[in-house]
Amino acid sequence: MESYRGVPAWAAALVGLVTGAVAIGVSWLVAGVVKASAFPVLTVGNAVVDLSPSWLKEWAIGTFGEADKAVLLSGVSVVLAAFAVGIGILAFRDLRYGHAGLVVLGVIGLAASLTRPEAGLPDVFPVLAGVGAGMVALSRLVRRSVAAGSGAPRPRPGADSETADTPAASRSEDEAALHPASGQDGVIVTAPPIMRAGDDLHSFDRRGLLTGLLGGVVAAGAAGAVGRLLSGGAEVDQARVGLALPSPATAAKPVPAGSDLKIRGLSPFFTPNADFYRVDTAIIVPKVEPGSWTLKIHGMVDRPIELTFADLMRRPMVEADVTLCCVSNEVGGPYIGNARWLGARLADILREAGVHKDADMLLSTSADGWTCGTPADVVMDGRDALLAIAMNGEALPVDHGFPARQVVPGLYGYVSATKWVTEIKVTRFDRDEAYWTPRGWSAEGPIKTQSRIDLPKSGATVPAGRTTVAGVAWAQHKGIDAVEVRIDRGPWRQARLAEAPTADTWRQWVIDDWEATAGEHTIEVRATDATGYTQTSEQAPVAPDGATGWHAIRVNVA
Ligand SMILES: Nc1nc2c(c(=O)[nH]1)N[C@H]1C(S)=C(S)[C@@H](COP(=O)(O)O)O[C@H]1N2
Ligand SMILES: [Mo]
Repeated sequence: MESYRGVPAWAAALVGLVTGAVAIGVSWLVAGVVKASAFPVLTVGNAVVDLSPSWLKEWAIGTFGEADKAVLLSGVSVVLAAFAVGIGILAFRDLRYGHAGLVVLGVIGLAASLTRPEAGLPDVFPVLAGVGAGMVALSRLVRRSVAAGSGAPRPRPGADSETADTPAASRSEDEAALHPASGQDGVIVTAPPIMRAGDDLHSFDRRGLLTGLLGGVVAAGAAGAVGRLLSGGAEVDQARVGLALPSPATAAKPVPAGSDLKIRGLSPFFTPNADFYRVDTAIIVPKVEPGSWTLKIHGMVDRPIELTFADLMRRPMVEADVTLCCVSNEVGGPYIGNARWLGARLADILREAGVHKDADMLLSTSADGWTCGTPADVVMDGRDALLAIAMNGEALPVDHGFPARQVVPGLYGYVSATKWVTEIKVTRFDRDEAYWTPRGWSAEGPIKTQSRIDLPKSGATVPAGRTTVAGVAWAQHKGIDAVEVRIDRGPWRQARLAEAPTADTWRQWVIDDWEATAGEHTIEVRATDATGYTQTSEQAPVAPDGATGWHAIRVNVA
């Protein structure tokens, strides 16, 4: 095999990158055709998530918040791009090295795909096709970048990159494009390769390369786009938009007029779906078609059940306002939201299955293999634990679990709120473990009483004089009885509490008579729940079972 050391590094790098793009584009296309359970690259991203230690995941959620997935995917992409550049550079030393690099990528892709819980034979094809397409693209691009006659070209007197585009030169490149092999046996002798006078880029055909790269990019983009279309995401979106919501058999408790103080900058009582926080391990959200969705209930039950989506929609629907909160929410953090949910009562379904007396855990699984362990007694105790199909008056957004998810008031999301739920195994905590448990989070996760200052914003500069301090407090399924605020460690003063329809939602609170004086001030808040418990000042990190401490902010009064 010849090596083409005259090809500049940037060209070799581009060849590698476009080769990578073709490989990925074709693998997406094939993934769409064979209905693979996931796309390569994303599966690699998933594998990175699953293999990374929990401190890294926490750090990622803490640092990047909801952009954690984008950051992870960018990271995987950067590593992949670097790898692809390497493949390009190797390929110009010896094409076989480049091909070997592609095989290594393929092995990583296969390993990541086949170790997924829902993996099957179809997941092999996208990777194989991607590697094959990458090899073809790489060979062609390498050949194209080397012009007619790989021996030392005769410099054209006075030729430079501007004058190179002569009719003769273009003809030769067009011919080279049509018959790439002819470039190597020196058939076209009338047109030497393009080069700048004095350059020693022997036998480098810049134009042949650039047209080849362009072709590769177009092919990769087209293949990827078709693959996405074929993957069925569009059908799920359509099914979701077309879903007619049943009317509730049990309506939500009326929301008292005073539940939303409507203060600018304060979290509204209901969090709009578009603003609702999102936390999950899914890199690409599962697109589950309601027509093929089922929920299996099995394990320690008398009569295993399998519900279709139509079965679920026929059940009496309960409407409930519930505030969902993530265990990863730092004191003062954003991972909390309140919504009106509509769904079937989980306890009723479980009773039909006949839960054994010695079972204490509901191990639910999502379409993408995430698992969650919920205490059975909590779900059965009469609270509005739902198999929800709607959120704030519309079908569940795909990001929030379409077509069905669990919602259990009083428990952090990681132990209760399975999105895209497809299976509930009735079992015991001493027999089974959910996704986060071996990763350093506690098996049970009741929500801790907490409060947050929304207004003023931490670090803000506010004018002196009468200033509004406002926020939210929550102790789901217990209820909030009091919120107190203090300035500069002075005496605690009672905040005015907004109303709340039930104990399952947060409550807004406000202090509207703080006479702010010039200078820097610290504002702190603490809540007392309906059991009489006042939030501890002791700071605990989010792991293993939720942060504690008082939310404190500093503001500048000017
Ligand atoms: N399938 C699935 N469901 C999941 C998760 C997940 O990673 N996968 N994360 C849980 C966690 S940790 C939380 S806090 C809630 C968040 O729900 P949201 O994204 O609708 O706000 O979903 C829960 N349900
Ligand atoms: Mo969470």
